[in-house]
Amino acid sequence: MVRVLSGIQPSGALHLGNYIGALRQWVAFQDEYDAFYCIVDLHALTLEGDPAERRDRAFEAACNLLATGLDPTRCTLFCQSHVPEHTRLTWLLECTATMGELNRMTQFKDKSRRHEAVRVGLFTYPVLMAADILLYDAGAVPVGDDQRQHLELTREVAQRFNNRYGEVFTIPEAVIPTVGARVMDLQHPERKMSKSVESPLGTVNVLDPPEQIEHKVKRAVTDTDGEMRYDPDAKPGLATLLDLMAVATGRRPQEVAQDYGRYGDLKRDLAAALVELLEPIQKRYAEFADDRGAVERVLAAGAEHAHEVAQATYARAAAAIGLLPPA
Ligand code: ATP
Ligand code: LTN
Repeated sequence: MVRVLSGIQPSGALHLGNYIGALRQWVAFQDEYDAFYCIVDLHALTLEGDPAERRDRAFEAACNLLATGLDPTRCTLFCQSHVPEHTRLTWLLECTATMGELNRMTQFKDKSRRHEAVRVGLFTYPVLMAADILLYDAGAVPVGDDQRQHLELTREVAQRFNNRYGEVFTIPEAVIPTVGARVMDLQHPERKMSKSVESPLGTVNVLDPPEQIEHKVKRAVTDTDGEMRYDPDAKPGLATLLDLMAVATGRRPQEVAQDYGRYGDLKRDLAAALVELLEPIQKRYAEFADDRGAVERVLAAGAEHAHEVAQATYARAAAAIGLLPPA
């Protein structure tokens, strides 16, 4: 069975972009693949945060993932920091990746522009991500479109390592959905919906109550020509709404556009469709959040299983690169 691995940062509330771009695929892949899903709390350290809040966020992320349909009997769900091989392999890979390669990463350029005193970890972030993936011999990595470049880097680093030191790593493929791979901010349709950018009205969170979802969709930025057609370049705001409606109803955005004349009608139906889509997740979230012990046991069992796999890969990589094995 092919392995999949993917990760999500516990850096803020889960939003529709995460759900549509990534998590729906994670849920679907549980049956087709040997699936490993990781709450990447070490990646979240690359930006400033309050320690107590970080702990809460990681727990909430686990509740969220279980609520969206991850089933610990069909996948391995764990916290990155609970498996020490992630940072150990990162070092080996950092000593093979180059400054030039990391300098080209658009997410780094983007995030470093938005923050003062940029941390070294933000720069080396993609190498930690490569370690996440390579440790598990993942053949497939379900992610949103924004992670395409990081996946390409992972492949290059793995290929180079294999060529230089022998066949250690499986070369992974990105699996990116055809609709909804890049859900845009409802207020700033030129940028992706994001956890780490403050945009209270532009980001629909999976746990938003119905009134808030309705409010945010109603206030979504469109355009003034009032012409209903799917054109992401010329009409990015409208395209986002059509994309979301397409995902919620299992159709193509162009078809959705044909069903509507007025933006207001589309917004009304979209809000209702999103409320319906998210309601069952919200119900289950509350149940998991109330049973902290059960969620912690899921993470502990997940880390134990992940650790077994990761240990073996790390030992292979360390031996290949020429570290003296411990006696
Ligand atoms: P940040 O903005 O802080 O980088 P994020 O919101 O991008 O966080 P991540 O934890 O980095 O969230 O990403 C989890 C998954 O969600 C990744 O596979 C990513 O590609 C996907 N994803 C994130 N934002 C979007 C989006 N707007 N549209 C589609 N997929 C997305
Ligand atoms: N960088 C990703 C999160 C991430 C990830 C991974 C995704 C960390 N490690 C491994 C897939 C596989 C992001 O920002 N969305």
